[in-house]
Formats: sequence, C-alpha cells, structure tokens
Amino acid sequence: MRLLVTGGAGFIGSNFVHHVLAHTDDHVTVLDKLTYAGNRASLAGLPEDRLTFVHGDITDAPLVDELFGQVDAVVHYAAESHNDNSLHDPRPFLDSNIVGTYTLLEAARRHGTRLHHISTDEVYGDLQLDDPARFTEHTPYNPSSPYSSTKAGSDLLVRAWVRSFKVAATISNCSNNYGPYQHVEKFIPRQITNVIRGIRPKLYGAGLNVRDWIHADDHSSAVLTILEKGRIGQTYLIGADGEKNNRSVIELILTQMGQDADAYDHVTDRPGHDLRYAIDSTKLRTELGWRPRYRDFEAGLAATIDWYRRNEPWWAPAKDATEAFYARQGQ
Ligand code: NAD
Ligand code: TDX
Repeated sequence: MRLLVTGGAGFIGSNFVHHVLAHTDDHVTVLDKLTYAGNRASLAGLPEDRLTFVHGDITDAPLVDELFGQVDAVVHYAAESHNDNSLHDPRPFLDSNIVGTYTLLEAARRHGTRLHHISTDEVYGDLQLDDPARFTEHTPYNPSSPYSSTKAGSDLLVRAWVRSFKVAATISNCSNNYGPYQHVEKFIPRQITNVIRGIRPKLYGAGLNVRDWIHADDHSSAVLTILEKGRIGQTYLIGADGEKNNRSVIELILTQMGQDADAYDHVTDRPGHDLRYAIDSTKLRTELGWRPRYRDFEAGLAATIDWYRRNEPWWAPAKDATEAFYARQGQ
C-alpha cells in the first residue's frame, strides 16, 4: 500500500511512520509544513526507498490534489496541537485544523481516497474527578479551548463529508500520548528536559488535573488496525487505561531522575484548564481486537526519560525559546 501521512514530521506522526515502516511493506509519503513543531530529524535513519518527504502545507489544494493522486490511503495527523499556543494565538489553529482538513476532504472526494482522520479526546470537554464515567463514541462534543474546538470542527467536517459525499473516512479520538520525539512544549518532555537543564519542573495550579496516558507506539498500532479493519464512517476511541493526575506524574519524573519528589514549582494555571479526560476504548478492542502493548506507565516513562537524555541534540534547539514563551505567560 502507498500511504500519505500528513504531519509525519511531528510527534505522533513520526512515531506512526516508524511503526508502519517496521511492521508493514507499505511505502510512506510524508506531507509536512515543518512548523516549529515539525522536525525532519524525527525521520532520520528510516529506509530511503520506502519514505518520501514532501515539504508543504495541507491547505495548498493543488499540492494536496497531486499527492492524493499518487497514494492508496491517507492518514491525517497534521495540526496545530498545543492548547497553550491556541490560547495565545488561535488563528493558525483555524487555518491548519479546519481549512487544512477541509482541503484534504475535498481531495479525498475527488480521488475516492480512503482517509483516516486523527483526533483527540479533548473534543468531549472534561469530566469531574469523582465521575465514574469515561468518554465513549456517544459522548456529546463540548470542547473547551481554541485547539479542541478546531479539532471538534475538523471531526464534524469529516462526518459531513462521509454522509453527504460518501468519502471513505474513519475517525479516531485518542487520549494524551507520551514517548520519543515529543516537542519540549508538552508536559512530560518539558519536565524531563527541565530537570536535565537544572530548571525546576512547572506544575499548573494544584496539579489535580487527570490525563489518560498512552504510549505513542500504542496509538500507532491502533491507527494501523483501524486503517486495515475499521468500518467506513465509524469513530473509534483510543486509550490504554492510563489515568494519572499531573502532580503524580511530575513526582514520578523527579524520583526517576534522582531528585526529591517535591522539587517542583506551582505556576499560573491554564485558563479554562480541563479537569479530567478518560477514554473507554471497548469498541476498538471488541470490534477490531486491538490491545495496547505498553501497559506499565512507569517503565514507559523511564524509557522516555532515557530517550531525552540520549537525544539532547534533537530537543535542545527548541528548549530556550519554549521556556521564554512560558516565562512570558507566568508559567
Ligand atoms: P505536533 O505538533 O507534534 O505535530 C504536528 C505536525 O503537523 C508537525 O510536524 C507540523 O509541522 C505539522 N503541521 C502543522 N500544520 C501543518 C500544515 N498546515 N500543513 C502541513 N503540516 C502541518 O502534534 P502531535 O502531538 O504529534 O499531534 C498530531 C495529531 O494527533 C494532531 O492532529 C493532534 O490533534 C492529534 N492528537 C494528539 C495527541 C497528543 O497527546 N499529542 C492526542 C490525541 C490526538
Ligand atoms: O508545564 C506544564 N505544566 C503542566 O502542569 C505543561 C506544559 C502542562 N501542564 C499540564 C496541563 C495538562 O493538564 O499537564 C497536562 C498535559 O498538558 P499538555 O502536555 O499541554 O497536554 P494537553 O493539554 O492535555 O493536550 C494533549 O493531549 C491531547 C496534547 O497536547 C493535545 O494535542 C491532545 O489533543
């Protein structure tokens, strides 16, 4: 199969490209704008005869049209992905997440191309800490931030193009990912690289907010499963039963890195900060037989810390500018 992967130089997209090249015979073309979040080095060392890199924008309709004519299926990761950036400057989120997804849908319609759209559990808003409920495919949309509202909008466009134009699309909504190649702006890599640099980790507010962690490689295996076996028009939630509050994660990072568990600072909370996300992935597991492989969060986190220790040249160029941005927000 010839696959087009949008956003394949970003965190989860690059993990997917590594996964596909290791587990299938597929050829992958990556389309990526190389924003501040994209990094060609995340694709270094992969077999050149099975990987083509195209530097471009998913809102560029002629380029997208040309690439759709060359592939059998498209997996769409490209997006502006960081909540804090969306609170500071929402505009790029509308362009890439809404107009970008629209541009891909129109190309899928013209070419009859199979499309898998990558989305997030944040489209469902948040849950209370003491609520036994978890998100399912039937939870109503209720996004909180400019980021999550543009992702919700992109999901709804996909559903409309399936229904009105018979586009052969599926959607997945996944919980928080961790693993190698994640930008240092995000929670776990920020704290790991802070400790490496001798900066105290930064916890927003009291840190009771819960995220449902999944290793990026488990996200990749789930997406490949949906691409191969998913029913057209369906949405699948992806999660690995990894609920943890932020305070416990920061304490785990500190102790795994040989520091005192309380050697962190409380900083200004995120406006509109979602309290808790939790995924029920029963549909994906029972219908398509998917299972996560990384079931031990502490072991996965230790391996991730080790990756950031060994790959400072990959993250160092982005670190100072990221911390300068946070310092301006009091975070
Ligand atoms: P990321 O910010 O690390 O990577 C995004 C990639 O998309 C970058 O390489 C960037 O250059 C590229 N890109 C952005 N705008 C583009 C455009 N207009 N044209 C072409 N390329 C463009 O993001 P990520 O964390 O890897 O997230 C990838 C996808 O997964 C997003 O759709 C996100 O909503 C979704 N998702 C992320 C998580 C998470 O925990 N990070 C969880 C669930 C879903
Ligand atoms: O320095 C920090 N301190 C802190 O306490 C940062 C950067 C974050 N946090 C908190 C905010 C969140 O409760 O940690 C939690 C995780 O923050 P992020 O890494 O920014 O992730 P989140 O906002 O939960 O969104 C992520 O998961 C869903 C991805 O960035 C999204 O792309 C995805 O859709």
